[in-house]
Amino acid sequence: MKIDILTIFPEMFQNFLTQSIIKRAIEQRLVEVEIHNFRDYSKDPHHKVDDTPYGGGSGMVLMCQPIFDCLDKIRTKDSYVVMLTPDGTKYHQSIAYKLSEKKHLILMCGHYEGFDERIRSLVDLELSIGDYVLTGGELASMVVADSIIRLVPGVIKEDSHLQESFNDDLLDYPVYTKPAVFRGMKVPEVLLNGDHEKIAQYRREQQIKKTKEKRPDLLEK
Ligand code: 6GU
Repeated sequence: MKIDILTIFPEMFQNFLTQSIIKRAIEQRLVEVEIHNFRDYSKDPHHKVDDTPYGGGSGMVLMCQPIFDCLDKIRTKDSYVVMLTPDGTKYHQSIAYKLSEKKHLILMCGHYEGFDERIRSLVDLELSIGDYVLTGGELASMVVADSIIRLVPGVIKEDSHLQESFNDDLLDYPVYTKPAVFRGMKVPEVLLNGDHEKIAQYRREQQIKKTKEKRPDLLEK
């Protein structure tokens, strides 16, 4: 998989791409990530990427030219273009699975008052990561890229996906590691005696209990 990210703040991605699982996925060539500063595509003498809104109002609007020219350069017939914007579809694990099957993703990060409306004509999917406002799409694009990259075959152990929060609209069961007693707090007995059927049943019950307590909205679906 190839992921291209369009941003005017490329430095924000340096740590994200050079740590932990994402770093390893890139080193193993399971995914290729390229950051494009679309300011480099601006034909304005001062490399301007934004201007004031027609009709008046506050803030600046990202203009068409740099983004259209950048897309003209990097887009292929396999590209799937995602715009990160607070008014997009709310992101979910089910979308992460769908996007993880694409050959080529282009993630577009916005800023200021938003994108010139005509930029949306380039886009296959508009995504928001939740109902709150960020200063820009960069953190959102990292959230989306991270959740997709870990689903690419080979990036993490395949069976780790099977028991994961949100796969079946249930939260994960609680887990414990050594020691069996810590400051008087005991690991549930059922996990210690190796009866795998009992353990599976216990974990399922815990998933339902935890989801009822913390995320009743998931059970209603
Ligand atoms: Cl994708 N962008 C911005 N600026 N704010 C957000 C968002 C995206 N998703 C939630 N809040």
